[in-house]
Amino acid sequence: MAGIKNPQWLAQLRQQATSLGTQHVRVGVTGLSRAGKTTFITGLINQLENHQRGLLARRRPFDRLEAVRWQRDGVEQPFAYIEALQALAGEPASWPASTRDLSRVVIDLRFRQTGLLKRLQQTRALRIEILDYPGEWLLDLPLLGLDYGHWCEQMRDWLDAEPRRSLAGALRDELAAIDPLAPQDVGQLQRLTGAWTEFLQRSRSEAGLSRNQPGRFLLPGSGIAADMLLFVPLLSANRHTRGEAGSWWSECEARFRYYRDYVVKGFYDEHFSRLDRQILLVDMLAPMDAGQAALTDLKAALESVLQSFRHGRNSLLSRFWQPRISRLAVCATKVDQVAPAQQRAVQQCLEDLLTDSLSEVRHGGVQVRGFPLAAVRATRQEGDALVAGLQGQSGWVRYQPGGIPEHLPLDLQVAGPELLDLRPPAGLHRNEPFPHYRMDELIGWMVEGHTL
Ligand SMILES: Nc1nc2c(ncn2[C@@H]2O[C@H](COP(=O)(O)OP(=O)(O)OP(=O)(O)O)[C@@H](O)[C@H]2O)c(=O)[nH]1
Ligand SMILES: [Mg+2]
Repeated sequence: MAGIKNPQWLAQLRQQATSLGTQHVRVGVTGLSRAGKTTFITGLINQLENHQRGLLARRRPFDRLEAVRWQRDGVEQPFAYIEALQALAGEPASWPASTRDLSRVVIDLRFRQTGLLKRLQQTRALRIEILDYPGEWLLDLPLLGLDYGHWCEQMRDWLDAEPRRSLAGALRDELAAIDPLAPQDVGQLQRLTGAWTEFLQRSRSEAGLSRNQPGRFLLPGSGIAADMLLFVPLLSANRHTRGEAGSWWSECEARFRYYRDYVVKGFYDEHFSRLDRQILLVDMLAPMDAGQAALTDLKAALESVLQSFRHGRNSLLSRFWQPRISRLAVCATKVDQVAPAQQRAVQQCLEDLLTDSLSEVRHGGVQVRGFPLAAVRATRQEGDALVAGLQGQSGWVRYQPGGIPEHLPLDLQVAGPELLDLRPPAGLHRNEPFPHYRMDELIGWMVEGHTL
């Protein structure tokens, strides 16, 4: 009878079904610097690890989720989950550190089977794979569609306009004065590269600008020889310039080409190829607070990131979005900084900012959904005010975040919200679900479409 109860063919079939039953979902978390990627990924692992107690428990198929394992062993450059938790759960609590290099997240989920399938296969598995990286690198993707002469022209245009013109100051004149065909001076190139890096830093910190290229000047990451990061835009060069070996042009052009074809392309292939789902995280509130120039730059930056899906060898639509990426989640992040009733308006402003790009993506057959998100909720509502703690201070403040327009005006002139430098809530622990806004909805969306 034992043979009938557990025949060999059934065992074999079970094994096959088990291996067939592991599905993979590669999630592209796309966001500029400080968009909230690392905090989001930390919150995602936390919500999954605590699925039995959080809002996820009430959501299908997570009501059948049996086990969750965040994988560290065997993962190359694993995501620093523990370090991020230590910061968030610390006394006093602080946010995870800004990301300096690429890291990988692998999370295995095991679901209980029900009904007829149960006899063949007791569980089904889903492996979620995500990359984390410094947001600065994303802004290099548009370089894939440019050659060095084009880039020089583009930088000249950008530096002609405020606020970059003032931020660059004398550096702009010096770069414009260089004859691209003259022999290159190594010492001057080193000094100029340093000055360009400082200019990018100031553009980011003083003016809240997003498009700071080359991104690796701000955060090189591992695996790039410093020598290859020595080039600057020659503002008097253009797409027709050609220089002899040893000239400013030929030295800068060769390094630019290496940067584009190995550094940027390598990251592009790793991040964007074989994605199933894409989550675009955008901090909309900080640029609304910083003003029109920051919003204009954010718009251009996000449009170029969405467009750079087209810069691969083949077109975006044939190579990446279809048939694999079938869904794009567009998320305004950190919306806990405003009142719950204002959160949809923040999301609406983001979607207004990206109207053209999003309609193009939708036109390509991709389902787009918006989620106003807070991975870690740092505020609580009391009456019509918010209560939160400030970084570097003890105690609590009560504040009203100011108005958010229902729609973003076309000229991008907004009287932005009042933003404070909030610290994470006290008492976070790895084994309790973090307070959040809509993480459960987003996680549900992420696994939807898989047979679990
Ligand atoms: N209130 C609130 N603030 C958040 C939240 N997520 C992130 N922040 C804030 O945004 C900052 C940046 O978040 P990160 O998660 O480091 O952003 P990132 O996209 O990983 O940034 P880079 O690593 O620099 O590219 C944090 O230091 C916090 O100040 C959130 O859910 N709520
Ligand atoms: Mg990060």
